[in-house]
Amino acid sequence: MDFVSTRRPRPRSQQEFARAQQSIPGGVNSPARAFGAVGGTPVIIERGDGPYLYDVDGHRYIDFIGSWGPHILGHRYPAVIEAITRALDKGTSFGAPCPAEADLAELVIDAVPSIEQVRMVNSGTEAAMSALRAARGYTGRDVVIKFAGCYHGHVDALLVSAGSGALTLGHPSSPGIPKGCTADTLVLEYNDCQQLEEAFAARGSEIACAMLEPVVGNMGLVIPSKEFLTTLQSLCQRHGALLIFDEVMTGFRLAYGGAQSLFGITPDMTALGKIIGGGMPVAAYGGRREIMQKVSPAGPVYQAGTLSGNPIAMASGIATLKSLKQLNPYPRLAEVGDRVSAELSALASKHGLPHTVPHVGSMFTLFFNPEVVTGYRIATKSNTARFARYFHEMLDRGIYLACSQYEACFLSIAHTDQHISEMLTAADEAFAIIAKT
Ligand code: HOZ
Repeated sequence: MDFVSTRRPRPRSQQEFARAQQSIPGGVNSPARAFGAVGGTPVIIERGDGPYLYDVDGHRYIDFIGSWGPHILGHRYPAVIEAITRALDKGTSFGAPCPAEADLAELVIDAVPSIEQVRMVNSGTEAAMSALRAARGYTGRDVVIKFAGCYHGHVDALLVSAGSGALTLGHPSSPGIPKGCTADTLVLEYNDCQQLEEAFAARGSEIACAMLEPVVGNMGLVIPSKEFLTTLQSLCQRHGALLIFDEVMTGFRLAYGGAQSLFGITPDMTALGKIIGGGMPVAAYGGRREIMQKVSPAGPVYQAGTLSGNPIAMASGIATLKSLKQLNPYPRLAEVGDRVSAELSALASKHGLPHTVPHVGSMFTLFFNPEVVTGYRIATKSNTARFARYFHEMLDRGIYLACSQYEACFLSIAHTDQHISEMLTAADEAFAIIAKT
């Protein structure tokens, strides 16, 4: 499946990747970025600026990943860089409370009304893991419902039929996880209301929580039906289980208040990540006060972290959220998302390529799959070889997309109409080549 780049040879990237493979497993610090599903070697990045990434070979790319979601303002957004620079002047980490932690917490609570209290952590994995523990501690129950193809980081109990890198690389459930850790995990198909009814009928009194991505980004973009979300919420309420939205991708992205405000569904708990840190390692989990009061030291559910609430990361998050609140970029981002989805789809049709291009706001995926992807079963029928070719043809034309069929792409306010037109022109050329192969 190796693709030889004719337009943008990357000898330095290849050298750097070969070097990294000696000291780092697979040469990367997170598997999703290893190009495992598309072949070839990753682009090694030197810097980012606005809508662009620059690689170590001197090539410029229009970036439609934005660090897998955080950079909704583009790279090096001035207000964020200024805030980080100011914070750096005061020191990098205190391991003690600082005012910025409450500043960011208040911004989150203001943005997401279902969150009455919030705890800062460092990664989406930690946020999901800690939310799950709090839900189990609060309810006194063990069973968790997750949905095939949703990805909640590499949490033991949730790394079953997982999306993102796990699905991309063909290991949706990982070795190294004791059977006991997943014995209480029920895996259901996304958007399948009948399975929900059956699971709650069989195990309702044991279910601590159901966790899901309210718009899935990690098996490609999958949109929930309204019926699915409302059925899940009412079953949780009826059986005393908590509804947890993993809004690591969708929080502050689909709306300032996340997918929950877009859909008008109020979860009991929410996991946040990515945009909340504006490109620094911040994530958070929160929810109703009575649930969060179970978290240590207010309550007995233990969770901790030396770098949690780190002052530099808080400064980055605060500047990002304040900028988003002030700019309200969501209507324009949604318009751009509409255009990208409609025009990509028209081009793929023009070249006779079976596809769908689901999108919500500024997230989208081009599936090489004629069926509407409603869940894992259909997602995995996509033509991944065709996606790999598309990915490399686009990369060769300076368009940096997510390197897997099972990821979403992200738009930012730095993308102008011109950038979108360049991307569509590249797609037209790429589709013409793919249609001939
Ligand atoms: N969790 C990210 C994609 N869904 C990938 C993170 C990374 O590789 O940087």
